[in-house]
Amino acid sequence: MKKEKIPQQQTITRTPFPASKKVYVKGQLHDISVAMREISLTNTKIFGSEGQVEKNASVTVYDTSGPYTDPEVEVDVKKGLPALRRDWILKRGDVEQLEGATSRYGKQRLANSSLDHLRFQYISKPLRAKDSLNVTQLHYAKKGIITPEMEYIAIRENQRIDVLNEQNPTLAHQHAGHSFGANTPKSHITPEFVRQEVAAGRAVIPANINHPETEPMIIGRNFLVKINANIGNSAVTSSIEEEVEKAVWACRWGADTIMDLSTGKNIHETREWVIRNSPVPIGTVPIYQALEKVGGKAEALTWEIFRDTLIEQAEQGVDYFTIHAGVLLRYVPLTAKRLTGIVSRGGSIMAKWCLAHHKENFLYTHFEEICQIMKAYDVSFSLGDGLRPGCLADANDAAQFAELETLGELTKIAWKHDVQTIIEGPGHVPMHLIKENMDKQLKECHEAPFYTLGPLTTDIAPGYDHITSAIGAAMIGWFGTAMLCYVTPKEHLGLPNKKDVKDGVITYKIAAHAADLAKGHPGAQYRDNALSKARFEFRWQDQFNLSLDPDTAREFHDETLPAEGAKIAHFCSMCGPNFCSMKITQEVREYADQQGVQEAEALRKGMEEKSKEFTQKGSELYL
Ligand code: IRN
Ligand code: FE2
Repeated sequence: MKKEKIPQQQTITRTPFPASKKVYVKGQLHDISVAMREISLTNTKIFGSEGQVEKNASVTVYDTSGPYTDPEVEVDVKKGLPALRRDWILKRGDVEQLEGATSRYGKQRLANSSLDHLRFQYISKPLRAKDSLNVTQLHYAKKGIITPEMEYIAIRENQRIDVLNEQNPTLAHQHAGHSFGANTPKSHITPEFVRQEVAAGRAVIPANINHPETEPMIIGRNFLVKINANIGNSAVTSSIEEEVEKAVWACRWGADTIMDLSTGKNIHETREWVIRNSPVPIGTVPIYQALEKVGGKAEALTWEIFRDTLIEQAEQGVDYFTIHAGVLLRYVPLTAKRLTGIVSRGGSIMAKWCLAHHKENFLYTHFEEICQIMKAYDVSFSLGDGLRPGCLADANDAAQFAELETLGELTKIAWKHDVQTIIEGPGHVPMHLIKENMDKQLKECHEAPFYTLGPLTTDIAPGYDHITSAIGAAMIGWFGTAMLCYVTPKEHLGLPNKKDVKDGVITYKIAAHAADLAKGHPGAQYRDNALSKARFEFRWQDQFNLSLDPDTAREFHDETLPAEGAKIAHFCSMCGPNFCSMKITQEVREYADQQGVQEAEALRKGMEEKSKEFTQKGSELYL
């Protein structure tokens, strides 16, 4: 038995965010504690007063970083994260622990149990639904059951907006009149609303019963837009340790889910480490591992090998599977005249198999059996877009849309089995063709959540494809895409390193949040308002601490004004002390106070004086 490498504790980033602490909000229906991050702010000095201050309420934000940023929680990567959901799962009474060959999938279990020595101690025996029972969140939702997962999500999505509104009504969300979906909640999200959205198939909760470490989250267009970060070693680079740290790192900066796209050696061990240490759902593309098992020869793949791989990964705790079941034999010729052909890895594997055997895609022909497996563990489908366009010239073509129709057909079958389903989308699409993608997806796939890769809006900027794609991601997120798959600056060029992962995640956080704002998600603008107030009042530390990436904001500021005093200065090096518009506006207000004049009048007078000052100082500044 070979020894696998054990990740070293010190490689995992655990520093809490500045001025932040982890807070836990209690549930009302269930005994749950929902983790959030509370950012505390400094006071505002009231101008002209004798040291009087206005207190600024702390800001609570959605937190994907898991227990890593809570110094009170002991984390040992060798043991994995605390199994938050384990009791909830067991309490439902519909699962059993698997023992060797006794299970329904006897033979496969026997094969897979040879991997049990690679499992972590406390869940060394995987769970599965008891015979003929269905353990999916969709199944419970349809039965009218509000699970602890659903309540957790309701509390989490609100970011305690009710409490925040009470504390500072002027900063409450402003979204009256906006609407972004069929049943968009206007004030706050309730557990019952979560249940309804899941029951309708408009949202999914990826939550494999063998991944109890995950903090429940939801993917659906009537909730916050989510982002996924891909990690994974390839045959050429990176180690298990690096992959675990990359996952933790991606969650730290805001990844809502992680896809482990490992190929090459040690796929099973890498995934085990990643899952046991991941507070967010994990997705995979099982066909990649199946391909490794047949020595990389697509034509050697069989349904049986694929099925065993699915069970192996479901037992490990993968929360969602990308399955390219819509790549049909008759669609392959539709890609012949494309500029860049088939760019999806999974898509090209299946196309090759179909052509080699001149047979229909086995993922399509065995789809109901796949559903049977997925519902026994609550693995969600992410129906793969194997025929997505890989360049602008191929966007919205016959092959892409033919596959989308098939994904719609498969969604209905998955729902018949109460298996949760999301639909993957493009790719490379110019801005003017993006809307059509969203509209078509909603119609063809019966409002199942859309999960898109970008889309990249131009092909001419390798090295900057996090940006070319975030433009498309923001747009499609606004139109209704529920989850955005990040693209890093290394896209098309190489495997992302830690910096690329962070850059990709932050870039996608921006796209997702911009979409939340445009859609009017309750509470989305709260953080923007708090940051703007800090900026206007020259509370620099608060401005840094409220930002998506406090480290970079602080570092950029300090590059030119490193002195501590500059953190309270009423200017920065961008405009200098005399040209800061915010400072001038504040002075205008003070001036109005002193002179007892109306603000418009003060502005006129103030500007006159400023203009004099400007003329005098201008020449000095430009020397
Ligand atoms: C997301 C939307 N469309 C594709 N994706 C992601 O691309 C998917 O979730 C997975 O991470 C990766 C699969 O790539 P291939 O196998 O389709 O190239
Ligand atoms: Fe691409």
